[in-house]
Amino acid sequence: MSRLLTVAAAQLGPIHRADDRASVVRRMIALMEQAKARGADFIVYPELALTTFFPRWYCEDRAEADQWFEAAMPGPDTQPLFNAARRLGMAMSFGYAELTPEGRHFNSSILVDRAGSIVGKYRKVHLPGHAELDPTRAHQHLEKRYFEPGDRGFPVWNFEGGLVGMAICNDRRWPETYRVMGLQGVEMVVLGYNTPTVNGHSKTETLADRMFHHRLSVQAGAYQNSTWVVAVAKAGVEDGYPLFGGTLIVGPDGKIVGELDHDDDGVLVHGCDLDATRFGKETMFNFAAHRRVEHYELITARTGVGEPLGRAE
Ligand code: CDT
Repeated sequence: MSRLLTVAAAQLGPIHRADDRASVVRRMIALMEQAKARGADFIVYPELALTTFFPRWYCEDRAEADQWFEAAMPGPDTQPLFNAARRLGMAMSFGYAELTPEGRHFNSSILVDRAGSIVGKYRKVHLPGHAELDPTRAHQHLEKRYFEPGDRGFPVWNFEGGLVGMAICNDRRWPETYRVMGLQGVEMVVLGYNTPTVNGHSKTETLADRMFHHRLSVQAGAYQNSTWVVAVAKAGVEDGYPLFGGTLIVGPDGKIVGELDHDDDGVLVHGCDLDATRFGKETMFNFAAHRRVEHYELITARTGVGEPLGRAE
């Protein structure tokens, strides 16, 4: 008998700076109801799902950005989402800006079970962008100003009958993200993203190029670790700044099984057989049989590029 986890990738269209949390939560609940009607057990929302993608806005006084952070989860604005999940018997994952009791700031996501309990939290490791105002860019991307790098690694949880891990946006471009979870036997990686349609550094990179790199990264991570990957966009034009859509679900063979073709609120539902991950894990990517860790030392010893190791024979 297969282990089926029916997942809904719940893409959100634009959230403007003036939109309040309560209105976003209402949109998220509407998507959850659609997902339930289509048979989903688990709904996945994007990175920083509750607010506009605020790292595009420069606050000279960093504390001003705290308006976009959640000091409690659930809090007064998000409690209705948790209530809806419990009422519908739906597990969920979503991203938000986390302000800890100690005053630390993280770009986080959580796993919430069908009873509404938070069973896992991930904090984004690979923070892109910069910390200071950069007038040379087409738009600001100040994640390094507003967040600390995650301090919890890439854990995998027993969740909904499978092994589930989380990543956030830029993490999807790094093979280490998936491999650390692959080494825990991950069967489904869920991740949300806010990706600008335009590369702030390049005038020549097209939207098609950017979509290619998005799909390439997610498909490679799925295939090389024989896992499902559910990648969910916040999309559309937020206060004049476009984010691409491309919400998709990829199977453990690296093939896309479904993809949204618009930039609005919408759900993509797929029944994921978690046992379909076994084939790759037991053959091509049987890590225990084939990995050669004695040759991988540089991966954790070096961050940037260093001297080549080749020697004359
Ligand atoms: N949110 C996020 O991580 N976005 C990045 C774009 C960064 S461009 C400085 C991404 O990898 O999609």
